[in-house]
Amino acid sequence: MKKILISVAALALATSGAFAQNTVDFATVDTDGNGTVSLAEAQAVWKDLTEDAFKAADADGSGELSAEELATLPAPAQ
Ligand SMILES: [Ca+2]
Ligand SMILES: [Ca+2]
Repeated sequence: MKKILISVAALALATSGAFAQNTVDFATVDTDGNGTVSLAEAQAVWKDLTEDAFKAADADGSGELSAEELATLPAPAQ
């Protein structure tokens, strides 16, 4: 059992390093709970997120990020 846990942890580390994709929970970022993430909401998690990077992630140009769009952002700096 312990061996399996170690393997899973190693895999998680390898995956986050290789793809650097965020595992941020959408509901955590969508603080007003309206179903989309505004620039201000995103910047609460991605402190160094620029408006340009936000717009680049906003694939449909709606001005807010859906869960799918949010998932394209890199992992936030700790
Ligand atoms: Ca929101
Ligand atoms: Ca959008």
